[in-house]
Amino acid sequence: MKKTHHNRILASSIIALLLVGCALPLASTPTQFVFPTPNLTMTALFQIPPTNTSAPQPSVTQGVSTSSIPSATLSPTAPNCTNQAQFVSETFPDLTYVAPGTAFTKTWTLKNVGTCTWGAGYALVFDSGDQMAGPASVPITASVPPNAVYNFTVNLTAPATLGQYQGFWKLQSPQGVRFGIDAAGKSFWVKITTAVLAPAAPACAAQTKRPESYGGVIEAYYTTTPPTIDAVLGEWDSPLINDVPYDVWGDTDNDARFTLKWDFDNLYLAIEVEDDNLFQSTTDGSVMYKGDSVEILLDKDLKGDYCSTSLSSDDYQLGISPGNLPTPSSPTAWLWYPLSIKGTKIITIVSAVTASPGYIIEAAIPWSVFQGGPAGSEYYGFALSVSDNDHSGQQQDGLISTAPKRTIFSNPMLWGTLQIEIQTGP
Ligand SMILES: [Ca+2]
Ligand SMILES: [Ca+2]
Ligand SMILES: [Ca+2]
Ligand SMILES: [Ca+2]
Repeated sequence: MKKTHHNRILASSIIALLLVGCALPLASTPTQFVFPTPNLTMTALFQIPPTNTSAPQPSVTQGVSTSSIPSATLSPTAPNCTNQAQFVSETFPDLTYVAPGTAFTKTWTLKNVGTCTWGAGYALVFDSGDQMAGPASVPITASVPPNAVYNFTVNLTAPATLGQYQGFWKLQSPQGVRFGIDAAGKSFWVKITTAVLAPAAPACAAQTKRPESYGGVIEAYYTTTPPTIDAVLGEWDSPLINDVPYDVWGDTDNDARFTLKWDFDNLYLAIEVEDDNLFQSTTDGSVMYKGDSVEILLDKDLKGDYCSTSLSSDDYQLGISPGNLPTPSSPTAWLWYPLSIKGTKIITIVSAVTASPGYIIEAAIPWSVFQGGPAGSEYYGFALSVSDNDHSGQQQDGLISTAPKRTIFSNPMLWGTLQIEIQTGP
């Protein structure tokens, strides 16, 4: 009794809720609910047959005896022969991209593996799925005896909406019996996509500049008044605008700041290195890196071979030595790369020891060292590094660089960026 009472309360509540629910929309005309038309993509997804009929099946079913074919595939009025096809090949294989709204011609090459000859009255017929503006049927226009192959062709149009589409087709006998590519009469299909499938992300795509994290963009402004190369930096900005912040190899206590300027004759460098112990004694430029010295890496075709991990003919490695230290004399320059033009380079260089302590280099590097200069504003690959040797040993103590990834010099992808500015500096 009590239970019945509760049920009544519950039923009343539901009715009340339903009434409230109905009464909530104040608009007087209820909107008719329309079941959405099935999405074409979803239709295709839900109609994928259990096995892949598109996979070529050469000769596997060729030996199927007629006695194994169920007679149910024939109509009562059919002649005493069997109808069966075998997949051979196709155009527009599964998920071929077709631009939306574009007409295309699908062809299945099928082999007659039944005992009936396909001829007048036989047709390719649309069975289910996405018809893609195709006809209901396409008559056979030839006589196809058993073991012969025939190209079944149908003109279709890719739907205008992006997605994947699949239409299932069969063959049909003059008696109206549909048959397909196995004894059970399985259909074959056309499956396309009108959506552009995202390509695999490339490991590297050419850019104008290296990533900011590779040392940022160092600017070289155009100058109409070339500096006097005398190791007196009064005509340069003070302090010099760029830091050399990254310890990339070994152990060094050096700091360095530099500025670059350019005109159509030279790239100008002013650098001030704080270094508590100066050592450079080589007269062989090729090993100047073992003592206190400066290195410039320059990639003149940054975008052209942006993704190349090795040096090419447009990649330069130039060393500038302040000369013998601690009493500066005979500063030199040496080009290690490109190998074809390696060797001593004639550069106007003047160096001086400073009280900081450390040394100064002021240099005018002719663009001819780099086999030509910029025509205007440009981005180059770039790193400036400073070798430090505080002891008269055979190897330098360490290296600081503008490029944090300059752990090896020979991969231009790890260098930073130099922006050649046609404007004069701020
Ligand atoms: Ca000067
Ligand atoms: Ca040092
Ligand atoms: Ca390059
Ligand atoms: Ca040193």
